[in-house]
Amino acid sequence: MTTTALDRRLMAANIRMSRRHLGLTGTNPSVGTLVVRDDGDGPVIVGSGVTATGGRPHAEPLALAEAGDRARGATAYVTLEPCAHHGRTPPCAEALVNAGIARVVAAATDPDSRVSGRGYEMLRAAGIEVEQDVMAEEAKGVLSGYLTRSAEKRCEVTVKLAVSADGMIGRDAAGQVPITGDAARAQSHLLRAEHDAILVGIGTALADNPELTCRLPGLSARSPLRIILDRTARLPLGSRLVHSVGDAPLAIGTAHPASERAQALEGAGVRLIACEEHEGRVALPELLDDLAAQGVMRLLVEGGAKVARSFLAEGLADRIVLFESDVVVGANGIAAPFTRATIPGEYTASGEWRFGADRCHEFLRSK
Ligand code: AOF
Ligand code: ZN
Repeated sequence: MTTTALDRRLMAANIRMSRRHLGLTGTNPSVGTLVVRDDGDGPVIVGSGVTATGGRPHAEPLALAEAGDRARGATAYVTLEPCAHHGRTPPCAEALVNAGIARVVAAATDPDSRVSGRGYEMLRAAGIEVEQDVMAEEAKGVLSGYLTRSAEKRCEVTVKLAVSADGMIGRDAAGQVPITGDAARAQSHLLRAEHDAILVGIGTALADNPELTCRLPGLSARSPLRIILDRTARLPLGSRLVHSVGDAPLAIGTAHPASERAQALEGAGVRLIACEEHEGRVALPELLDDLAAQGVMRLLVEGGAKVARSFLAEGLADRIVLFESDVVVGANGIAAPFTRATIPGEYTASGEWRFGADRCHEFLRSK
């Protein structure tokens, strides 16, 4: 049997559902599973699951537990190949077999060397019909952080920028200048919630005194790790960032972790990430590798202009989220490192925008 339009609709729903725990699953990807059966009256979803917060249980046992006996003879839709290894939980492929699942429709193959095709083999060996690579590209939209960390041993980077109508991101020495409004604010807090870590430069931290927490109603417990690029450990102990260290973890990437100031910050609960230095700045590629080794899959870069420019110039940005507003900043504006017109990239022969290899951007127009 091949896949049907219904398979694709159910997989699309499953992929959307799997977004729910982005940023919450620790070092594990956020995976979705639907268990669907048709007893003649049309398809019914009898079980659903998303990788639990913290990363375990995996999605499959949660969906199977909900389905109970109704899993027997049913089809399971999974956004990632079911695991084949005895980790902290038994293999999900085995759980699907034991539950009597008849057919598995899977999107992306798991690059984890303990799985990588073995999950499918276990299912097929037990007589389960397996359809793989179904909407794999769409599933990668949710799994891309995990896949980047697996393939390149670095975290995936989203650069977020709000640009005024005259191409500015703020005004010199004016602190936070409102460029976008409530809709964009909500959207960017949601963006924070879906990332494992957020990063800004010390310049932004000093100029704006931001908190960088996720303050959406109901989602405030989802504040990711806040990282400040702070080569010489200048972050003030009295900043909002340090004051809110009880609400969300805070780290500085510094080349001087043994300095008195860095030690004082550590005493206040700030994590120190020892960084290499490159031309008077924190070396970014090494930092991204280091963060990936610590389990960070998705990093959101929120500013300022110099930091965003560095990530782009070094080819370290995977995705750009650009908020475009109608506000005019006018005199003393700080020019955006890029605008829609100047985003580096190229149109391919098919007319598709390519931002480096396999990279993408999103434009959000917002007041
Ligand atoms: C699945 N379903 O929902 C997820 C999977 O440390 P462990 O034992 O939890 O294993 C982590 C690995 O499990 C991770 O690297 C990835 O290969 C897989 N994640 N697999 O079957 C899931 N989240
Ligand atoms: Zn599993």
